[in-house]
Amino acid sequence: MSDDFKNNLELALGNAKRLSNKILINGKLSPAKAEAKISVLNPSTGENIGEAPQCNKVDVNIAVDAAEAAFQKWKKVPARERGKIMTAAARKLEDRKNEIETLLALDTGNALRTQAIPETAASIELTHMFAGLAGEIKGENYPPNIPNTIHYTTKDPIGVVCAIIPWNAPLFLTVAKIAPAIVAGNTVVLKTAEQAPLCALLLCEILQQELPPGVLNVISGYGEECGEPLIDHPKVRKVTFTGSFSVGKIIAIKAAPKLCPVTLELGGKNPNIIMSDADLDIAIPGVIDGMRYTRQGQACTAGSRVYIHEKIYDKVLEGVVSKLSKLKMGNALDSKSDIGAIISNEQLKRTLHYMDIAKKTSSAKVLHGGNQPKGGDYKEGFFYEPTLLSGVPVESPVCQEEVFGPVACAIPFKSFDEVMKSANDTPFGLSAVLWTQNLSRALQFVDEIEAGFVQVNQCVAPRANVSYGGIKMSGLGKEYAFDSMINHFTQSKTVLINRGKSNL
Ligand code: TXE
Repeated sequence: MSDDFKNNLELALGNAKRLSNKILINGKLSPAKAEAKISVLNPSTGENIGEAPQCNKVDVNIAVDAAEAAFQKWKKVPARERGKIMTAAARKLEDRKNEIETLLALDTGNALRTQAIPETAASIELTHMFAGLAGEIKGENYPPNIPNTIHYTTKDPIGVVCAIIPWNAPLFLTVAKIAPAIVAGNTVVLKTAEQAPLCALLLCEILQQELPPGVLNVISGYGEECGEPLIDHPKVRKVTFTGSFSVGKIIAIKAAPKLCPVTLELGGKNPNIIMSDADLDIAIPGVIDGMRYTRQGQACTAGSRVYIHEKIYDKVLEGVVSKLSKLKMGNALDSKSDIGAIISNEQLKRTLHYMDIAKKTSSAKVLHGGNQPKGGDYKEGFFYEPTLLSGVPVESPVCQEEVFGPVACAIPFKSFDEVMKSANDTPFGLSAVLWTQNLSRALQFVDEIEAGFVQVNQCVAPRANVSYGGIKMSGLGKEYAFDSMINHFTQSKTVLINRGKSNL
């Protein structure tokens, strides 16, 4: 173990221990009322690194009461002042980024160098972005279309926001929800994911140091026991969620009776299409980046359906396999690792389940990966090799359902029309990528593809100031840009004022 690796591990374990068994209520880290705990594991070793309170309705009520009380004051703080406070909070994150990124790697198994460091930087950038936009929150003035009347709209905070996040990008997704909500004048109760609760708690603990108590509260626990009472709470006026489609649907149904607005970022089964005229120097690495192999494929944008024109099929596969074989998998906190571990045994089993289906398909071939390394440096960690399959029928669940593991399917195609039909033949519509040097084709693709996040000749990860969200069964609403703050975290009031008679 190198000195760096050892130091990173010690730093992360220290914070995990400090934050173990804590929630954040009214500006203070405190134990929960609920006595039950959830064991938190290091995905890279399978070892226990701490515990998270298994909060229930009692803790939910305390957290919402704290947020509601804080809301009554926070909503009156001028918007620019709220922005300045959030900027100060973002600076605190910068000061402690080493602690945040190492705990992120420990908590999620996402490799420090390739994932945890960039995710931390992107989260700080996103916090700064929303903080800087505070003064832009405004309604509209209308021309006097009613005689003698002043007519305008306001953009007001909604109230207590319930934010529920998953484990795959716990920092970026936390900030994507809480920063616009708080800058817009709302207060938040965040429910972390049971698999990776500690790094989000650290991030919020640091942010909260600059915020008035109760503006940001964090609880942990399971969906039914903690998430559902939070959504049901009468004082919760807005729900924002990232996670699976099945839970997104439950959340929408639960929020409906009180007409509580919801923002949903759900899953995808995204096409990455390489035309015969693509520049392969960028398209081949683009398959690997697009599949988010260095995040173990655990990204909603993962381009797991890799459509390759038959004329270049063999050449592309050869290039991708050669690059995949150079990626080093290992402990997330070792800076030498390109790829870390899958979040949990449960998610690993999900990958194994889809691989079983693939391996039972007579036409399927494993072009790279397909094994679960164990023992040695891998200890009892949840590792699976980056895997590329060919010969899996498009209608197979492996090509239709979100694996959320490091498994992509290569699919040959003959024509643009054929590939577009297949690419759109899914209930999901999150992200899509096309590689071509033909501008008309690219524009036709943009017109015809059914996805909310579309890229041509690149496949960058979602980031600050790039509006992101799915269509069809992939979600409701956009995040990460100004429109999310206005459209999802404010409510509009229309005002008509009779000017009265002038005495002059
Ligand atoms: O997600 P869940 P999981 C997809 C991906 C993955 C699958 C399962 O395909 O394999 O979902 O992952 C909370 N009421 N994505 O099980 O269950 C839960 O506690 C309220 C896509 O982790 O959706 C956690 O905090 N809350 C995705 C959060 O919802 C509930 C990211 C997500 O959990 C709840 C992650 C309930 N009834 C997984 N049930 C993406 N779009 O990026 C659960 N939760």
